[in-house]
Amino acid sequence: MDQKSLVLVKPDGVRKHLIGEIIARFERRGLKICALKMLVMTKDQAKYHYAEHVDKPFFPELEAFITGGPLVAMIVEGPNAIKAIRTMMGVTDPIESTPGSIRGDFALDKGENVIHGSDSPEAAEREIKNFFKPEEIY
Ligand code: YYY
Ligand code: MG
Repeated sequence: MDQKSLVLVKPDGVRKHLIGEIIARFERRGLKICALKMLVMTKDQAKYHYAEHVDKPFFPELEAFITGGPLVAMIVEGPNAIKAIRTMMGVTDPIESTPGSIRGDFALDKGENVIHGSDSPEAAEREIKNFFKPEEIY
């Protein structure tokens, strides 16, 4: 079944010139980019995006990082896209991520781990609304 996932190339990924590398991996896998933009996230957007983490001790640092520079937001679509993308990303802590995964190849820091991908269809629907109007999705 086709699913949509909200993917972010986080500010560290943009600084490390990984936008093309990450998009290329999704496209080569057969996933489709159906919306795309560069932006700086506001604090309100960050609190909405990371609603499940706002009360955690790491949130202030996470908020400063995620709002601290331009990022690339995209919607990636395809069969089982959510699981496929989470597997391609690696796990939250890049040190535990398999080489060959995006975090396993390009990150070492748990906070600055290059990429976000939705973890469920419900999360994807909620997260997509934070970045894209319906008419921006192709
Ligand atoms: O979905 P994913 O990004 O893999 O991890 P989450 O547990 O949802 O955490 C979101 C984000 O928060 C994570 O990518 C880095 C940061 N973070 C952190 O800095 N320190 C932690 N102990 C947990 C998460
Ligand atoms: Mg998450």
